[in-house]
Amino acid sequence: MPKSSIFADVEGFDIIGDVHGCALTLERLLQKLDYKKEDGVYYHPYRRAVFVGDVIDRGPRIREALKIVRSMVDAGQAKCILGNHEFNAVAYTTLLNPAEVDNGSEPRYLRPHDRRSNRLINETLIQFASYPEEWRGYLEWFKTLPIFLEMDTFRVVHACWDNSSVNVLRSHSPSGGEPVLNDILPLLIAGEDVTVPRCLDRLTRGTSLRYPDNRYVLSKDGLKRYIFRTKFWSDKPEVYQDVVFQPDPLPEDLSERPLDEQEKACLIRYPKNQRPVFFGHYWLHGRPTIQRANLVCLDYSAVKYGRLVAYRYDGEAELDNDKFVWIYVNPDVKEAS
Ligand SMILES: [Mn+2]
Repeated sequence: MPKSSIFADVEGFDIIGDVHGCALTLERLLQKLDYKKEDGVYYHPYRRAVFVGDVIDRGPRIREALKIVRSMVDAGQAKCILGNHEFNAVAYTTLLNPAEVDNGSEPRYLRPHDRRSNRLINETLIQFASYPEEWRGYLEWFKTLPIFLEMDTFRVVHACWDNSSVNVLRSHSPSGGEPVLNDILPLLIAGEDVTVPRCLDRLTRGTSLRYPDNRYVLSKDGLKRYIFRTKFWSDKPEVYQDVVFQPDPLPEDLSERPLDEQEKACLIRYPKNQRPVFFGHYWLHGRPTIQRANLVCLDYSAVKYGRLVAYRYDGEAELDNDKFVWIYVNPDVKEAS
């Protein structure tokens, strides 16, 4: 594999899906991948780990998961990119105007504290309740995470690789390299630019389409979902079923509904001849399988008693179904809750 500019003398990368506080499972996965713990840090003599983001929220051992990942990043043994949950945590805790709070006004945050946002971050806030300094430290660390990673032979993003969004965000990096959240946070707080927030949203949460006629689907937790998640690699899609990419199926009567031109224009088509993209985010189930020769989702719902999944990447241009390594989350060891 060509030498990477970020990791010299590395023979391969183990790219790991959404951890969501499943620290015990993460340790088991690292051990299965032959990483050894030394001075509290997991390392491999000639491989490095890459985390696709969403280390926090939902699971039972969020502090421990963060500690494992951050210690590896700090020691140069891993990279971790920004997930939508880490961005949510920063936005949830970032005041739009600290001065007005000093004057006694209600605090306003970059992410309003509505029911949905409260629910996303709830478990993390509970587990850090007695460790406010530590939590502040992680929030500052989240701001230093790259929004995507572009290596010589592969790319990593949390939810969706879209070249035009990548280029917009890259233009905000002082070095012209991978932008980190800090590079665009002032723009997000100022709230005047609409392009940068849209690009960030696309990369960390992917694309979606609205159900027709203002319809919605009730999720298991009682939220009304007006949109469904879509692939970013649709190839000549004709009907809704061709583009949907989420655990919940479309309503029966919509799966064969033709896409209109406006809907088609909202879709992204990652080219088949570009380098492989690794991503997380989509709560997949079942046996890990590549989406296409240059696309693989690594989120197999570990925190919902699914699998925590890694792909052992050795520089190949065509991905291979035999290169997945995973750990089942065992309900009996109470990893997920
Ligand atoms: Mn996730």
